[in-house]
Amino acid sequence: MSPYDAADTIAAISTPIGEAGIGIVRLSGPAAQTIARRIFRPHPTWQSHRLYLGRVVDPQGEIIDEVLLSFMRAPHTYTREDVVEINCHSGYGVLRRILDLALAQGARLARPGEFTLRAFLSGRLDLTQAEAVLEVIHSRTETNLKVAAAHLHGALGRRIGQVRQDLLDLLARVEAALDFPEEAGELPTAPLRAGLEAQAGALEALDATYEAGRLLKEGLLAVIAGRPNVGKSSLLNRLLDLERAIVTEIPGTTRDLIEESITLGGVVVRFSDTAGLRPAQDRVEELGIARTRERLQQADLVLYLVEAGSPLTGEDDAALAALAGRPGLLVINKIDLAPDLPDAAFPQFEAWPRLAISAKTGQGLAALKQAIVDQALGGGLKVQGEMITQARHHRHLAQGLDCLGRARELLDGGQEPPWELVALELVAAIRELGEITGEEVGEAILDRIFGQFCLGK
Ligand SMILES: Nc1nc2c(ncn2[C@@H]2O[C@H](COP(=O)(O)OP(=O)(O)OP(=O)(O)O)[C@@H](O)[C@H]2O)c(=O)[nH]1
Ligand SMILES: [Mg+2]
Repeated sequence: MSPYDAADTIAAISTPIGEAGIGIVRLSGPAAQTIARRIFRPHPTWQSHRLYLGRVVDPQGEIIDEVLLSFMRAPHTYTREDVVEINCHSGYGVLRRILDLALAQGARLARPGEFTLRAFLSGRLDLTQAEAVLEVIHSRTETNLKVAAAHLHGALGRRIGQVRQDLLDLLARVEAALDFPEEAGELPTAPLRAGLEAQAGALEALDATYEAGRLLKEGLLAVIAGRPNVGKSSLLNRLLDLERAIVTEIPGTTRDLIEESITLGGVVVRFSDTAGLRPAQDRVEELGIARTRERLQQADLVLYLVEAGSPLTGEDDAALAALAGRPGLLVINKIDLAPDLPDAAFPQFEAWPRLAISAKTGQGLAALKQAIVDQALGGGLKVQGEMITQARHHRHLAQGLDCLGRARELLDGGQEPPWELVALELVAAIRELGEITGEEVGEAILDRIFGQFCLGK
């Protein structure tokens, strides 16, 4: 039996497990109505897309819960199959009993993401939309949700589908010339070349949104580093508006990574407060500093803290040399004590914007937050409906672009281009785009994508 056998009727608890006002058990498949009728009283004639008040009862007639049941007849449902949703009280005992009754009456427990998988397999959603379901669920900011919602609406799938269709048209012309050289006549290279360029341009423009899209989806890791006692933990606390990390006047207070997230400019920023950089004085500190260095390697943005009034040391120089070429901000803290650093002290930091703050008084914090957003997103986040947020999409776009690049090289090569090879590159590019939208995608990939979903979605 294929794992995607739609003859099964599947059931799952679709709401989080916990005590709450309402929980939902969902059924989808050909027997959804039959199964629901066996466990629900009374028995009206069910009309599609109506809600029914009644009780779930077990085979002995014992009442399990008073519920609202909705029945939605195929094909106008999430899965395009018959769907029943039972809204009951949300306690694990109740939800579990109702699910067990449905299973006992012939439903099979749904795998994670199987409802959405069915929506995809039935053609109701393309793969970008199915992936967007997860994006919507995981959205933590308004901006993130905006893009995810546009993807769920099909904006990205349509854009990629359009390019794919145009490439299919180009391919048809090449193949006609290959198959029927007499009728098709000589293939004009120039318009083909122009067509390829236009499609490659469209894909490049899409792929260029990935950097911002990835940050939007995954958030940004900003690592606060610097020598001991410069005020790293104070800055973290100030940013969070919470006494999260221990602050003392003793250098070497923070030994481990302390991480918390906030939203800045529509992006979730994860701040990592770290152990101060200096020659370690004991084993614990040594391990802490090793973690600092490791986290610095992963940072999307470094906030390097120094103290106003005191010049940079060899420790700072070494740390900053190791971070050369990385995105970062030089943050001069404690300006309530001294005006700034002596300018001569940091000729090597020109690449990084320099900001003066006081973690103690809050001075300069708004500008710092703005600088973090600007620096990370290159002047702010340009949000659009067709934005690449998934590594998977980025990978297939890049591979598709490689194929189109090779096809263009073949066209430029000599007198008569090797048309068979051009066609092969086109086919490969079309396949890459089909992997994104799901027209050409293997079971293993589907398993991986839908395996990330929660049960009941
Ligand atoms: N006046 C003043 N004092 C500050 C400021 N920021 C931090 N301090 C003080 O500096 C000392 C060290 O602050 P921390 O935040 O613990 O410094 P840290 O960089 O986390 O230090 P380690 O964890 O040891 O690496 C504390 O006494 C703070 O109160 C500031 O902006 N102005
Ligand atoms: Mg600290």
